[in-house]
Amino acid sequence: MAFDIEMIKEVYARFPERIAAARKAVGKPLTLTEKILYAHLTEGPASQSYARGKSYVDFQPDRVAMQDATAQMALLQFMQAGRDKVAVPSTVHCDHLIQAEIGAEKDLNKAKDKNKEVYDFLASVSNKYGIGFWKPGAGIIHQVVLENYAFPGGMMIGTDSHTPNAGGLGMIAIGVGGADACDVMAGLPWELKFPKLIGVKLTGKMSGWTSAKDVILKVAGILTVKGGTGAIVEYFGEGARSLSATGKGTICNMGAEIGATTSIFGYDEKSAAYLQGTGRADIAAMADAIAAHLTGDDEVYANPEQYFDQVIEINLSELEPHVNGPFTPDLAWPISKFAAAVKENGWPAKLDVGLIGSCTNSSYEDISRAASLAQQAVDKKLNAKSEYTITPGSEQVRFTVERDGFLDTFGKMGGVVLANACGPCIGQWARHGAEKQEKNSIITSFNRNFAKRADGNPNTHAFVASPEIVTALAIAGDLTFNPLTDTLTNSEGQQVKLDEPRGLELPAKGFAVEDAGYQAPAEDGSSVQVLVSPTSDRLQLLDSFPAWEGTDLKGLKLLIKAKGKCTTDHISMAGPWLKYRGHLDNISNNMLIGAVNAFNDATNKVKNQLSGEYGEVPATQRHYKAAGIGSIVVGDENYGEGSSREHAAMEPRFLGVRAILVKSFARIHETNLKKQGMLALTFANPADYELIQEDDAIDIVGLTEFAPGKPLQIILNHKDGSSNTILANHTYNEGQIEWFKAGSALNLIKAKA
Ligand code: MIC
Ligand code: SF4
Repeated sequence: MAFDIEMIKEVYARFPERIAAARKAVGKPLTLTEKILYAHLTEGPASQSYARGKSYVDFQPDRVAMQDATAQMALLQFMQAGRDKVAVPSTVHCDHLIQAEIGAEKDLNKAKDKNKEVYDFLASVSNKYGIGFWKPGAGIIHQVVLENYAFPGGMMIGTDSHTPNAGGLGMIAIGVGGADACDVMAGLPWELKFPKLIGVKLTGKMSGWTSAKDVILKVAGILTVKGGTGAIVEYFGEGARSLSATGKGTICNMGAEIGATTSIFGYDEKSAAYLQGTGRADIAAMADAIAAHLTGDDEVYANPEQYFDQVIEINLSELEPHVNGPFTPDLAWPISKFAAAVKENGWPAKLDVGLIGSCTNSSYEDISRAASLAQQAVDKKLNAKSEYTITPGSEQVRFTVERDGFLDTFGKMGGVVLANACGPCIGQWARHGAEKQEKNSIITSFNRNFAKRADGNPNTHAFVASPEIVTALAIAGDLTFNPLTDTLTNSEGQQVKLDEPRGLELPAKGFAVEDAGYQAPAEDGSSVQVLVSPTSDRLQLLDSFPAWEGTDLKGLKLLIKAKGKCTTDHISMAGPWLKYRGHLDNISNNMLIGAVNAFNDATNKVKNQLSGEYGEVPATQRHYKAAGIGSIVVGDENYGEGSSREHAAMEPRFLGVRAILVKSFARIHETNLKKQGMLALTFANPADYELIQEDDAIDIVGLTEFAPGKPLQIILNHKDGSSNTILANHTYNEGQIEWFKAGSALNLIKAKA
């Protein structure tokens, strides 16, 4: 930790000069977001102001965090960068690979056994290159980062889309693909298009059943899954200051679901209390000393319309608890309207399972409030009707809530405590009977609810809510129950009502933990061996992707025209496939198997233009690859929404897809494609999507003059001999065009090393 303090001191020492320079360059008062961004320019104090949504800017992040499912690929790439140590403090967290089945201890032991090879690899690479290693069982990346590493005014990147969780403590924390992490660990600048700014003014104060989660559930309903694309969301106002730091973390975490680059709150008394509560009073004192730099200027918050690109106002005193879903996190229902929606839409009203915890909602406050309801269930003789699980976010939280008796309380209500890991949230859930694909409902306090995500069953209707609402509905076993107004019949036949949940923001006796699960790296890692068995089916060293051949691309076969939602879960599914995250060849067998083919509405069934037969997407593409023929994937809006997993970009690259042509991209996925040397293109006229036919051979013309801002030509050669010529836009800048030409960004780093 001493290392961190020195780093934070250096960062804070830069703030006054850098912010003064930024204020001068921008020529008006600054938002908090601008302050932190300008304080992290690689080139030093700002000499100019940057155009929001337009200028590419080089930043110097302070930290990197990686979780096990993405760290494997990130570190396989880093191993080729030719460095002996990471350039900035970095950590690896083992959280995604633990499958929930029976309960914490057994599941953890099983995971250690099953994933031994991967954990050994991650532990040894971390040890070698100076990376802190958080062992399986230590907790979920974002919770561990919030408790240990996040600091107000800092900037970090993380190989996971929910990295913005650290915004709850005033940090600009951004989710990226592994290749971006690799650059920063290699000491290179990190490039981001200067974001647009959305301001959310929170007035009033929450009470009763409403919690921080409801703020983001409401915002998701307003902005939808695309509304935050390219923007940073900055929260402010008296309402913001009334929320706990972990509550703020929940809001920032789930900002990923609106596509936001990240979300952030300013430094305040709640941040200071959380820093003190988590053993970092020294950082709180340092932040106090520059507090004015760690929040937006007064003028900005007094007249937000003049400084933000969009402003939303939410009155916390009037905010109702929300339930969002099913199948998408932006379908927002205030609890008073939810029962009617369930009935009207024919969603299964019987609730099978309630799941609380995850990186989004597993703070001491969340658990204590949910436990207050569980205690009521016991006291009021209500037998919980649904199954109920709890995934603590970190060992520190788990240990503390066990000490304070909450886990016992959950046990009395029939709850099962799962390992401190992602578990069901990422499909690591051995849910019994899911294979029967029955229509059913579950509700979670997680953030995502795409089809099949939790248990692989497309008929599972997953809803998202606060831990309090999840707990109340699990007690009722019924989605149409409104705990604010309705009563339940207890085991003695009496009508009883649940009282409002109560909890504590921070443990009265302080946090405690025996073994937090951290392993520091060797001072000198030069003699540490990193072992990857050549016969492993879980890990595979990477080969370089070939450089661009220097010509236009002609005769590309259409692999699939995907219709509707195509998230990274559709492109590279998680769950059972997580085990291949370190083996590019093997994981490529899941490429696009969840995407819906626009020509037959089926998944994983596309026409093979060479054989004329219908086959699975990966097999069809392997056929083209073997024949030395390139292909192209066509998609709809917000293609690649969701996860940061770069496998969704590396798999098509590896299998010989040359371009992805869509109506629009999600930010992280677009960058991931560019980094891997793919062409990420958008229809200049979105209606041209309709022109794509199943048997098309497609040419991409203009690559020899590939330049920023200049569209490329796409020629659609149809089977009947006719053709259409359309335009495709792109957002490549000069440097990114070099990645394309070299075959990948990593090829360039290697060439320089
Ligand atoms: C997720 O929530 O989808 C994940 C799993 O955490 C991913 C990362 C991954 O796919 O490994 C994310 O959000 O980036
Ligand atoms: Fe893990 Fe779920 Fe959080 Fe992703 S969203 S980091 S899978 S707990």
